[in-house]
Amino acid sequence: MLKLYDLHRSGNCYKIRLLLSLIDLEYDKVSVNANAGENKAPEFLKLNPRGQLPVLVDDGRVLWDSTAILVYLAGTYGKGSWLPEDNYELAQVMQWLALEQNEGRYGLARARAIVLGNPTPFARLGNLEECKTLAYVALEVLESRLETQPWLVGAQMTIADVACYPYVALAREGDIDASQFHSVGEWLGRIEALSNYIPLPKAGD
Ligand SMILES: N[C@@H](CCC(=O)N[C@@H](CS)C(=O)NCC(=O)O)C(=O)O
Repeated sequence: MLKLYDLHRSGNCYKIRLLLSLIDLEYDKVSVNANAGENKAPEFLKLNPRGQLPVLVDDGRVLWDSTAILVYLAGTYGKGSWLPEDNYELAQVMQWLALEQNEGRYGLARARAIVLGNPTPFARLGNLEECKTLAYVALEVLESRLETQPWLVGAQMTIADVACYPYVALAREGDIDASQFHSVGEWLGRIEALSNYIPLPKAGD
């Protein structure tokens, strides 16, 4: 059985919960209390020396970082969907994963962590105005892509969409107004209409 070490409020953990639901995979969830520092305890650091969530364990095989976990789950359990086989499309997925882990993480996600007052070094290191600048870059780049196609890569949803979705959908919690990005709004709606969609964490979770 797959085991997910999870932090409920985390968009990075939500990405994994969303893909697990979309693929319809059962898993055990272990909630880690980051407020109490459980993610920095020696036992947890053996799983992830970065002391971060999410972590996935599949039959003794440990993986940390949401991007790596998405690639693993899609490739292992995705039945040919979610991660394209064509090299150009695969590289495009990597391109959007990179946007998500740069402008997304240090823009959208960090703005949210600062505004919500998350008690982590990640939130404390940030400057809200810089985060907002990066966040709007991410939104503009996504908008320019989604103006011309329904999904970020190819003709169907991939882990690029799964990865980029949470912190865009949660942008308002970082005091970022995404309403001017109409194609992004329609893309959020397409994801939220999927039958195995699961709700985002709520502020205060
Ligand atoms: N690049 C990593 C980032 C992971 C990350 O920042 N996790 C946060 C939750 S969203 C965390 O564990 N924060 C607690 C801490 O750093 O103490 C990923 O995508 O998994």
